[in-house]
Amino acid sequence: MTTKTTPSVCPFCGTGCGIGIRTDADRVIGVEPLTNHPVSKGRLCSKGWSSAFGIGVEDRITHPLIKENGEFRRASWDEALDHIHEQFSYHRETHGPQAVGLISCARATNEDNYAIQKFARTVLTTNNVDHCARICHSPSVAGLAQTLGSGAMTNSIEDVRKSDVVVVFGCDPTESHSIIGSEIIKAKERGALLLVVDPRKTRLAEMADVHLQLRLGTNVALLNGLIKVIFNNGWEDKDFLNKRCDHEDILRKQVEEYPLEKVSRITGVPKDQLKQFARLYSHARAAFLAYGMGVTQYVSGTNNVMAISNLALVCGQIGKPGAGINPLRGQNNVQGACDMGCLPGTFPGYQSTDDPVAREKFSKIWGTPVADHPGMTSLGMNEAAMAGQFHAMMIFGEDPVVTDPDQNMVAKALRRMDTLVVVEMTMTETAKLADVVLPAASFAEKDGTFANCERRVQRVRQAVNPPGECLADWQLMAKLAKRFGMHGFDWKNAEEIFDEICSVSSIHSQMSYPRLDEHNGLQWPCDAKNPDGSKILHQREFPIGKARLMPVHYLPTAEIPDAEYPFYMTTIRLHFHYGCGSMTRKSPLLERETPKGVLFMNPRDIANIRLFNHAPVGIRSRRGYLETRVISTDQVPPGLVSIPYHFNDTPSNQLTNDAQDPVTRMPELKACAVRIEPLAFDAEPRPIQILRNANYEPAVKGAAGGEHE
Ligand SMILES: Nc1nc2c(c(=O)[nH]1)N[C@H]1C(S)=C(S)[C@@H](COP(=O)(O)OP(=O)(O)OC[C@H]3O[C@@H](n4cnc5c(=O)[nH]c(N)nc54)[C@H](O)[C@@H]3O)O[C@H]1N2
Ligand SMILES: Nc1nc2c(c(=O)[nH]1)N[C@H]1C(S)=C(S)[C@@H](COP(=O)(O)OP(=O)(O)OC[C@H]3O[C@@H](n4cnc5c(=O)[nH]c(N)nc54)[C@H](O)[C@@H]3O)O[C@H]1N2
Ligand code: SF4
Ligand SMILES: [Mo]
Repeated sequence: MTTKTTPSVCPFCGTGCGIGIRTDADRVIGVEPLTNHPVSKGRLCSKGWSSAFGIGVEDRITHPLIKENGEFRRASWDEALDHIHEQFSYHRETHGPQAVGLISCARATNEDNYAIQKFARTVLTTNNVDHCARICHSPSVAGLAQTLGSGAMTNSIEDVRKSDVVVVFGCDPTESHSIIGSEIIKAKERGALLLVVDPRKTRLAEMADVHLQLRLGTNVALLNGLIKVIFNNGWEDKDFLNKRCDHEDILRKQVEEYPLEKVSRITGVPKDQLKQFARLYSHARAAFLAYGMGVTQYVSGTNNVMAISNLALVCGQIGKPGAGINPLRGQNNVQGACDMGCLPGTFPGYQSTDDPVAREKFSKIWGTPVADHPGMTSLGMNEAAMAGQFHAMMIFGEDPVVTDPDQNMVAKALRRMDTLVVVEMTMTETAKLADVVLPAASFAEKDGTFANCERRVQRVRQAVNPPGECLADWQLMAKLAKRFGMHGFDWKNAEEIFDEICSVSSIHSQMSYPRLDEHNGLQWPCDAKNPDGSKILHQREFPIGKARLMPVHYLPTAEIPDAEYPFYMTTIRLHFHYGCGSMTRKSPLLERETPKGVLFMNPRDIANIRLFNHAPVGIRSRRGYLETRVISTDQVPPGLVSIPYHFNDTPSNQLTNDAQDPVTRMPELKACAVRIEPLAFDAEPRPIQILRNANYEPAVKGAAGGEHE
């Protein structure tokens, strides 16, 4: 045997655990945890342990495919790239650079993402470049940039160990960031207080000292109420407010509109629990606040984030060991894709595309004029396609047909485009709609870097050769740029791209591959002032000088249950599956745990509408219909059902609402109204692929409502 182990990083969540990829000759045979890794310290969750399955070569796309008469046929790289070059040139010339765009990949490396946005801005001269952060933490990037001047986690994961109060606000770390989840459980065992704010009784909520089980979408009311209690009792950090924050009076005045009585009525949380939470949080020596999708995925997403920021600032719980505001970034490299500028409004290192000085800087460095129009977001490009104003899109490793809201609408918009290119490892639902599919190399088949949620840039190393004709995303961008006659993509290897990144982005300026090796990854900002990186942000000052307190008002969710659609539905993650499921569902171990989509429902609702545990049901919203089985659980209160979003045969995004946050255009993935339609007791729920052909008619008609509180 010629086995070896190549150190790398887990390709799933933003925790960024260290893995060793075990290979035999040119084949991945498994992974093992890295014992001396600064984050994971020898641990992995079940997804990490299963990552070799996720990139298994058996059902990979291994050569370019072109669709002809509705069927894919094999094509050579030259033929596929010539075709893309011709199509994108035609649409760009005919309709202008606003009519073409790219979606980058938060699962791919920084080097890939840098190349993708550089291609958009220099070759296509468009700022139409976006990625899944749009529907994830874009409200954190926008909200915290306004209040603190930076949208990333303020602390390091190890800070959980330094806090005496841990707040878990609208996130479910034992399922979604499992190694961080286990750190939180350890902190609790060592005596830290655990405060959870979640409409569902999550695993951490079960063990919490205080669980505020608020009604869906009422975060702003709750947070304003807590801040009012803190001011009324004089529990605020006066010194911190004086020295480091602006606009205290405006906030004080505004939270007056949120007396406990009213807040309790809106949120459904008893008054004494609100008071208790306010007292414990404000009196903490160091409170580590983590938050997630229960905060951002709302039409009020940016306001939710600013309200969280207000609470932490009022209590001075930021800028010191163990205390801070920590958006748990989701994808393995979503932090990096944002850092690289795969957002319509920012160049690498968060320099604004609206700023003429930044535009000139990048035009000079890249040796060609960059795009000068504001770009569109991912959903914006879809809407423009529906209006006949957007014609060609290239999607790198995202599966919007499963993961974007309102599936039927997304599929319609993608079909409406004249040219759709998807760069993927497997034939996803989105890839099936493409005109051209290009084969992507996995993380184990290329070099590069990922940035985890604590801003730690870490190296990913090639352990095996890519199967068939797969290429790293940056390599195919380089080949395509050449066809457009563009220079500046002639990198010999990933390291050359990384060096270019460090030369244009000041937060990366002191990084290099050897330095990343030496330090086990470096956390940005890593610049002349902080050559060894930054574990904690904002210790002495904020990038904007003083932090800004931003008064925000409570707004209800866009859709509210009514007589026709009487249940609130929220979408969640399961520990054993990831995203669209295209990687985790290849693992027999993970599939054995959860092989199918399910709907979680309170036993009281199940009894009320005469269902039983595992009963087959239809679920209908104003946008779509699907079938699955119910699971009886008190994790959800009466009136609320929850559904995971990982299953392409039971896609929760058939039902979700694409009503959007006006600031970031984040859709309201966490709340919509549905009705439950019981099926015949012995009916088998039909997958969406079959339902679609049957025009969404339920097996047995009939609607059932239920009590909701
Ligand atoms: N196993 C697994 N892990 C993953 C992923 C995966 O697909 N599978 N995806 C990764 C990605 S991309 C991301 S972004 C992260 C996301 O990680 P999380 O943020 O943990 O994701 P969710 O489970 O979607 O939602 C979090 C919680 O928000 C709660 N919630 C809903 N509405 C409200 C509300 O109004 N207020 C409050 N306070 N809470 C509310 C829900 O009940 C849920 O418990 O996970 C990452 N990790
Ligand atoms: N209802 C509902 N919908 C949601 C959410 C929710 O909570 N509820 N959460 C949203 C969130 S937070 C997110 S982040 C999105 C995630 O949505 P997506 O980004 O669409 O989901 P992933 O499953 O991560 O899809 C990534 C794809 O990238 C491919 N891939 C992996 N590595 C590479 C690579 O190196 N190169 C290329 N080209 N491809 C690669 C994989 O094969 C996979 O198919 O889903 C969103 N959708
Ligand atoms: S916690 Fe996240 S990074 Fe760590 S092993 Fe699990 S999926 Fe991978
Ligand atoms: Mo995400």
